[in-house]
Amino acid sequence: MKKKLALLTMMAAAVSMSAFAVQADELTTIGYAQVGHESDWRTANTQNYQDVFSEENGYELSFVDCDNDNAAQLEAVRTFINQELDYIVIAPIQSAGWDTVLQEAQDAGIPVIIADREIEADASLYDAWVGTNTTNEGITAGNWLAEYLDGAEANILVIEGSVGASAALGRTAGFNQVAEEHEEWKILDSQSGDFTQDGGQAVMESFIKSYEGQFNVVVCQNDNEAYGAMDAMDAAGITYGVDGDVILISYDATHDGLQYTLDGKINCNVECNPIQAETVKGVIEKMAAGEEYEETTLVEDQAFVAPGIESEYAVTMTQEILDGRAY
Ligand code: GZL
Ligand code: ZN
Repeated sequence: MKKKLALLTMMAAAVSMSAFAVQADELTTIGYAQVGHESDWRTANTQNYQDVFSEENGYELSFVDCDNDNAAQLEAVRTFINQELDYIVIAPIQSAGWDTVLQEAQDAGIPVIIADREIEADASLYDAWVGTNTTNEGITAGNWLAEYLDGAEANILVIEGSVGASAALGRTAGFNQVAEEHEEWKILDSQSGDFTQDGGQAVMESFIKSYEGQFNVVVCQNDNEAYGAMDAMDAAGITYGVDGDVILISYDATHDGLQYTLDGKINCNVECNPIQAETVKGVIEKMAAGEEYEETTLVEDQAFVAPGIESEYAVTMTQEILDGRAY
């Protein structure tokens, strides 16, 4: 009896090894159409996908940096469809214009996960969404400002993110929703800096020309725009931050953005967490196993304020917090 059992055990091991061998060269193919490389946030998000969807984890990642070009992103998705990849992940540059290509992916039987930002397509046209609620981020920034001003007047300049991007639309809508509750606030101007440092600097320089001496709050819809705005204000001798004339609010809470917050140069930094690939992988693994999966997963955000500021909407920055950050 013993000998037979041993033989059976060896055979079972041989089968499982060959299955593993087959499985190993059958990597799950993922297409990721990424917004671009416009910001530190984007760089962290891209690195996270490359770390998670690695060969040793059983994936072959086709990554396309669409360079903030909407047409290039649609083309990248169509290429993924033609290559018959197993899954397609899209971080949409624009919220609008997705119905046709999503229908093509669906007709090809390829599951699509929308990640990071949102799109204005019917939810039946894609399979899952993993991202952040940027309207809530805007509301958090507004609520913190109201708490910090405590009834004082605000003349506000806003440097928006990329035109048509849900992250910009959401942050603008959320902040404006709070601003409407404060008749002592005035939004003097709001223009797109395209989520880049150059864009932030150019818009801030034009704002200074038009509004110097009239504004006391600058809202930048990501850290890279804030760095540009800081350069422009430095050049004009305008002070900002906890000891300055201008309250500076930023979004993303990337490492350098939080360093500036810790240094008191940025008063409030509202996080938008780019570490999302593990969550996307979890959804894909459930899809692959034919299991129930979450159709929408919200990636949690928080907010940070400079030392010396206490807030019910944000955490006061410390060196420990900065040292403990994943990105
Ligand atoms: C937000 C993300 C935005 C970041 C910017 O979810 O899409 O795009 O806030 C990035 O830094 O460019
Ligand atoms: Zn008020």
